[in-house]
Amino acid sequence: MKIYKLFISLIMVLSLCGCTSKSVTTQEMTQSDSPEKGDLTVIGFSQLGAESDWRSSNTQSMKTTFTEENGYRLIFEDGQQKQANQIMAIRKFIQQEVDYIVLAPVTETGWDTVLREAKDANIPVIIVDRMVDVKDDSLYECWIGSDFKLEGMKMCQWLNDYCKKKGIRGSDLRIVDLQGNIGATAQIGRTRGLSESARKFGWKVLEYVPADFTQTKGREVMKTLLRKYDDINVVYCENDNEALGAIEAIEEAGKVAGPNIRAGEIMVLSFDGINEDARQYVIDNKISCIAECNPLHGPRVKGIIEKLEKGQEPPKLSYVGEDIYAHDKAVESIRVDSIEYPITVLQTK
Ligand code: GZL
Repeated sequence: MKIYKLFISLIMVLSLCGCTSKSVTTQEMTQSDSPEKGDLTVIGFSQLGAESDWRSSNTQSMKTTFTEENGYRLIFEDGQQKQANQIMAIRKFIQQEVDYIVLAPVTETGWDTVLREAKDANIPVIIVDRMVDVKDDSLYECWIGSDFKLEGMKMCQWLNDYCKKKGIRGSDLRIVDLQGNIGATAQIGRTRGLSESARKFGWKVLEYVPADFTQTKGREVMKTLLRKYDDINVVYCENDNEALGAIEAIEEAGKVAGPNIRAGEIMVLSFDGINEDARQYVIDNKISCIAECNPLHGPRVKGIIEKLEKGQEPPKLSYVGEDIYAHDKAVESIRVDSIEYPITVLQTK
């Protein structure tokens, strides 16, 4: 039985004691703890899908962390990009009386009702990666993930500083944004990072187009954009899988993915840094810059659960630190909101 649930049950029992003389045995307080669970802490994990390398790494991190050897039983449900599936999974976890629910939400809105059901069942909920937009933030214990807008601001600061070093005028940039799933926190933040930077640096963004964080959609969207515009010189891909697709489309159109905008190349920018091909493309200078988005949340979630088990209060929001990878040494570091971020240069050894 988990300390957290025992603690809550004790509070509930004590609050009832005022109206009944019935004494509550320890056995009754732990009645909700089904014997078959044994000593394992049971985690119900609702993952949003398997759309990208980032997502696969995130899933793997959770599965290799929450093992029986580590004292956990993980019940994994893949939402296949549908919020309805994730809501169903959470309701299943409630029926199964899991000890904790971990949710990687496909989109920010639409969670209030089901998270209220989890709270009413005294099952603590931890949100990972993307955020939920709920009226009452007591519906989840805490969230851990990335600062997606900062990722976008860092990427755009790098682009601004790179152009300055190379004598490229910001007003000459013609940018297209291959967005992630619309409504996902990662998409909202990265798109906002670009739109605010474009205003600040005087860039022209030709179009913002959803590309679903997938390689197939990235290629399809980039093909359409290349037919529509003949002056694209920067493509801002909101994850690596889209960047791989965009590069396929660029090369199929007989153009070159590279940093030399003045020579007619199309500069490719990306996020995540998990996909091996994407990192190799930085080394090969096909992708000019990747803003890291770290997927390894398993150990971080375990740390949160260990705190909750001890009756401690982890921070409500925890942001993970992330790197920036670039091919060119021209920009050694960038400053965003007066904080300095070093650039990690990826080149052939
Ligand atoms: C970011 C995550 C995004 C990744 C994509 O934390 O939500 O979703 O950047 C993934 O690769 O599909």
